[in-house]
Parts: sequence; C-alpha cells; structure tokens
Amino acid sequence: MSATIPGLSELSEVRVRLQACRHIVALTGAGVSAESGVPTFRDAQTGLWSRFEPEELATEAAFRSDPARVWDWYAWRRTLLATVRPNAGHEALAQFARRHPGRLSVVTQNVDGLHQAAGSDDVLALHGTLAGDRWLDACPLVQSGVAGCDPQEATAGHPPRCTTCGNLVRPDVVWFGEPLPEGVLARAGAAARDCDAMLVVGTSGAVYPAAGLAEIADAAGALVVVVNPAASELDRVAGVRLRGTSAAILPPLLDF
Ligand code: BJW
Repeated sequence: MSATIPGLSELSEVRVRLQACRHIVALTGAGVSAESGVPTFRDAQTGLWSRFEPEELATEAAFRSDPARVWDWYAWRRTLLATVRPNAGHEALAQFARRHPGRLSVVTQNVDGLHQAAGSDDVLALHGTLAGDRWLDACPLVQSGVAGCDPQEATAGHPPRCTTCGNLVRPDVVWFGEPLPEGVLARAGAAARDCDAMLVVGTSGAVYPAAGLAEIADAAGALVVVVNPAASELDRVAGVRLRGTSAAILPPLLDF
C-alpha cells in the first residue's frame, strides 16, 4: 500500500476548516490500530480476511457449528491485543477531546479498546468489545424472572460453558447478520446528523450500518474528511481525502 503524505498546505487548510467546527465526529476502523500492530480485516496481504473466511469465524452460525475453532481464533486475537499500545493517531484524538471537552465524539468499529486505552472517554463502540464475554443464548433463569448466571463464572473450556444449562460463552462482539447495540447506534446516528465535520479514519467503508454514518453526515451537510493511505468506499462522500496513515495525519491535523 503506498501512502502519500499530504502537503502541509492541504493539511493546514483542513485544520483551519476544523477549527471553525462546533462538533466533530471521528468514525474509525481497523486502520487506526494498524500502526499499533493490530491486523486490519481487508488489506490484501496483511488483513485477517486474507487468511480467514469471515463467514467461518465472524458469524453466529460459524460459532454454533464449530465453537472451539471460533473461540480459539478470538483467544489468539485477545493474546495479540494484550501486547499492543495505542499509537499517535489514538492519542491525537484523546488529547484533542481533553483540550476541547464536548467537541469530539469518537465512534469506532474497532473491538480492540485502544481508543479507550489512549484516554478517549465515552467511545461509541459499534461492534462491541473483544475483551468482553456474554452468553450465546439468553439465560433461561432470566426468562423465569430470576437473576441470570454470570458468564465470568462459566466453567473453563473452549469455549467456557454453564454447568447448569450448557449455555456457551461467546465474545461480546457484533458478528455479521447481528444487530449493533441499539443505544450505541442511535447515539452514533445522532452525532452523525449533528456534526459539522466527520473524520473517517482507517476504514474501508465496506460494512454497514457503520459506513452509512458517513453518508448521514454528508447528507446533513457536514464536511467528510477521509484519512486513509488507500482508496476507500467512502471516498465518494469525502469533501477532502487525506492520503496517509492515521498516526502521521491525525496529530498535525488536530493540533489546535
Ligand atoms: C489505514 C492504515 C493506517 C490501513 N492508517 N488507515 C447494507 C448493504 C450491504 C450489506 C449490508 C447492509 N446493511 C447490513 C449489511 C450486512 C452486513 C454488511 O455490511 N456486509 C457487507 C460486508 C456487505 N452488516 C452486518 O451484518 C451488520 N449487522 C447488521 O446489519 O444487522 C442488521 C440487523 C438488524 C436487526 C436484526 C438483525 C440484524 C453487522 C456488521 C458486523 C461487522 N463485524 C466485524 C467483526 C467484528 C468482530 C471481530 O473483530 O471479529 O467488524 S467484520 C469487520 O469489518 C469488523 C470491522 O469493524 C468491520 C469494518 O472493517 P474496517 O474497520 O473498515 O477494516 P477494513 O480492514 O475493512 O479496512 C481497513 C482500512 O484501513 C483500509 O481502508 C486500509 O486502507 C486502512 N488502513 N492502514 C489509516 N495506518
């Protein structure tokens, strides 16, 4: 992937336009964590989907058909995440929010927790969190009005399971075909409609409804700024395309 760093004058022009904005949304994807060493999904050589089939790993049907395989894949990714740190891109967003309280909303498709680790508060995590667990099926005790079992108390295994009813523990992420967390998506949609500018950083824009947030922002009249070293499907709604990596572009772009 070739990354052209935009000229200083182009960056400065965009920064001036951002300075006039009351509310900015950063919509981020896997690319924002690439420079921390977290693999993206769709990059041709290095993306997870170049080595694994999404429908064999990131769907409920895949988990039900081979729970151990899917669990172990997520366990491998959790081990990888334990070794990584936020990069300059995550930090630029967190520091900007500290300097300008209430002016930036971070909406991420990432499940890696790196925005939060960098100090961003109130991150809208559209696709859940890799660090979390939940039951695969609704706990039958909850249905009968009794407090449910806690996935943290499941019996260890690949995956852990409930000794009472056999329910399986799954990672608390959003797989294909599953709804996004309702309140989170509603807040992200409201932020997209309300913002003056949206920074679309490190996402291919291939997955909906997340990608639709940039279309919402564009339709509402916001300036859409795509930060990506390669072409993305959201270039068509971009008012500005900054070709480069998030760790190189976000610090100077948000340095005000
Ligand atoms: C850099 C960089 C650097 C590299 N700096 N940049 C409308 C149209 C068509 C289909 C649909 C539609 N609406 C819904 C669908 C179906 C489906 C979908 O979108 N399918 C498409 C693939 C066709 N969507 C869903 O199923 C969603 N659910 C849903 O719609 O539910 C409806 C429903 C309602 C009510 C009841 C039931 C259902 C759910 C989507 C869940 C996505 N899940 C995953 C896995 C999460 C768990 C896990 O981690 O394993 O989320 S898939 C994967 O893709 C992951 C990501 O969050 C997501 C997006 O990927 P992202 O972040 O864009 O990464 P990449 O790799 O694609 O791109 C990286 C980019 O970074 C590239 O552009 C690089 O160039 C760039 N880059 N280095 C900056 N240093």
